[in-house]
Amino acid sequence: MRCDLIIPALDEEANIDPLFDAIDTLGPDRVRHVVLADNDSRDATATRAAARGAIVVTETHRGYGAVCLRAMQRLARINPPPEVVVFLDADLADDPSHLPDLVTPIERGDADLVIGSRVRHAAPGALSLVQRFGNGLACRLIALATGKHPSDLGPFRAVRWTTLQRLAMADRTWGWTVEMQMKAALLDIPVAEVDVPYRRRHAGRSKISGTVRGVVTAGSKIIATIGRLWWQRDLIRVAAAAHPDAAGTVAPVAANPDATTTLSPPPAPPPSRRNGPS
Ligand SMILES: Nc1nc2c(ncn2[C@@H]2O[C@H](COP(=O)(O)OP(=O)(O)OP(=O)(O)O)[C@@H](O)[C@H]2O)c(=O)[nH]1
Ligand SMILES: [Mg+2]
Repeated sequence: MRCDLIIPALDEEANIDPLFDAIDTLGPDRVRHVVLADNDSRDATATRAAARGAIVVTETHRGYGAVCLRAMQRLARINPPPEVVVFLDADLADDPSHLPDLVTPIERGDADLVIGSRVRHAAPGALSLVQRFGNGLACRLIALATGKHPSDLGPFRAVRWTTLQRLAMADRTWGWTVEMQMKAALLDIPVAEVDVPYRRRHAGRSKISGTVRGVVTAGSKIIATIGRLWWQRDLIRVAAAAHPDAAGTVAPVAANPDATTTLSPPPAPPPSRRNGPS
């Protein structure tokens, strides 16, 4: 399957060339479009990415989720539509050469969402103690709320395009990754985890885990998002059942049974809503 990449970036000028060098090694049979989702970077992030052939979308409202939504709007205008979208940070902490590992469970029909889990193969110092604690806490809360057992909220992830649309993503900041996983769990969407390596950022300044403000803001947003989505779980299920792709959910098989649970297709939507608008 050919993938479209969404790369949220803020002031990552020094990482763009090595990042695109790594993506280029995947070849055009694997990667169709790269969408660089820029938050009005003050440096040359956008121009460098454009020079490397990326589609650059700019969102002036600051926020990781806000730019991801903007990038999705851009992909939605492309014909033929995307098959699989891969999200990847711009700082080369994740290794793009592992993209095929994320996509394989989707190609096999084993999963619709595949999370690159960093916890087992992170390089020393790449995940701080606070990050590990926060991730672990968030994963335990997801397990309590949904009965599914993720090990990480890693940003490097692949998702079937139709699934992504059905998830009706809305978070505009740091709740983005957890929203995707919580909704997938609540909707019994088949999710797999694949271990991926994780390094310290290649160059540039940290915006989240390297600053106290970033950690507190992102951490509290993540926990609040888990609580809010659990509270809204019935609403989320009704809305997803009304989506035109609800009937197309693949048969669930967990690629990593330790990390994901066996899932069943969503309940049949009420007839009156089945063909309703998304
Ligand atoms: N568009 C956009 N991207 C952002 C924003 N903040 C961070 N990013 C990008 O999101 C990704 C993750 O941010 P990082 O600063 O690497 O956060 P982190 O991985 O917790 O911290 P590091 O330890 O520095 O890697 C990077 O690609 C950033 O450029 C933002 O407000 N808007
Ligand atoms: Mg990073």
